[in-house]
Amino acid sequence: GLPSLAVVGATGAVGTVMCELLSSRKNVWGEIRLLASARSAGRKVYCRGEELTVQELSSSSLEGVDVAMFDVPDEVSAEWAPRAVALGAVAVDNSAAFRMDRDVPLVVPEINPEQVRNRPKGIIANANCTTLTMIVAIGPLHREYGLRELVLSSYQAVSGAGQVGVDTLHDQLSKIAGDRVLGSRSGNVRQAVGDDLGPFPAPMALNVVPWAGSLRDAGWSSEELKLRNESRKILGLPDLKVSATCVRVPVVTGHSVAVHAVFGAEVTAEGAREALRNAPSVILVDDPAAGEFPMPIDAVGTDPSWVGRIRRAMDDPRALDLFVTGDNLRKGAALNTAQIAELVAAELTAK
Ligand code: 11C
Repeated sequence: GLPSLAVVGATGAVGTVMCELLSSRKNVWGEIRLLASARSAGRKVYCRGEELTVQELSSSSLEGVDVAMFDVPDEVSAEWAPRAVALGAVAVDNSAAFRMDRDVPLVVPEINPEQVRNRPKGIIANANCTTLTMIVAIGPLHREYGLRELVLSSYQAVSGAGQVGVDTLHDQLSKIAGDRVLGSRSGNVRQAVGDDLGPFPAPMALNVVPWAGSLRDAGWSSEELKLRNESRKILGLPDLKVSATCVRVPVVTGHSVAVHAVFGAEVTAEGAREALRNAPSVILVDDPAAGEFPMPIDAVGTDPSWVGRIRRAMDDPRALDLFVTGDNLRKGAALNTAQIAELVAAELTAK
């Protein structure tokens, strides 16, 4: 029969999108089980045309599962992905717990699908949403020109911090709605928003916050290090130079990245456009004269990364500047996880 699937973290921001996706993708699964913490157990969720009851994550609820997807915090994955493997499943993990483990492949099906089979721990990792949004556009340019360096600035949506991030922004927006003075004097947005900042270090409404993740050595954020380390691993370029500044913006869904990419060979904007026009999971939206560029309000709810503003750097014929936007909960999370799981399903079905 068809392989069975468990979605662990089915009621979270990513899990919710996963259930929507499973309703629209080619059906390669037998039984689908939705698992979550005790708090969400018993909830009814619509998935693949059926109403399913969410079960509590436990060894017994993982019994008999062939593929287990994890859309849960790092510490939950760290504990439960190996347990799922011990119970006979292949784990596809969307947390950061295993991404940099040498024995765990970090797979983007458009770039390194062959890595799926290279999984001595039975775990396959899914990359960070910011990395994924950008990397599907960078992969084809790397193949064309040979990538040497990335200088990145991100514009990350609040849903990257989960449903609590979305609720925080909406609460703040409703507190300030209609106040036409806000933002014109120092401190008044802070006052209006109050103390409840949710998962963010500063108000998100009417603001941009140059911070995502946790503090690491020398002032870098964990999110900035993920962009560097994960890009290197996915592209197989351990010495790739990467400098990133990760910024949170008051967008609900859709991460964007401004990219300065330096290559080994001379580039042209039209050559880059041609490479991206033919690339999987990429939409080229590059007509500024017509007001067409990639933006989260258009990319949200869609599968591909939207790429535009492609220019050759004025001072370096080997460098390109471009802007990429993608749905951080889709390609950035649920969709890429689903694609990896489908590669495993094909492998298990062929056995
Ligand atoms: C954010 N990218 O936007 C983060 C969320 O490593 O999977 C995802 C964290 C991760 O806050």
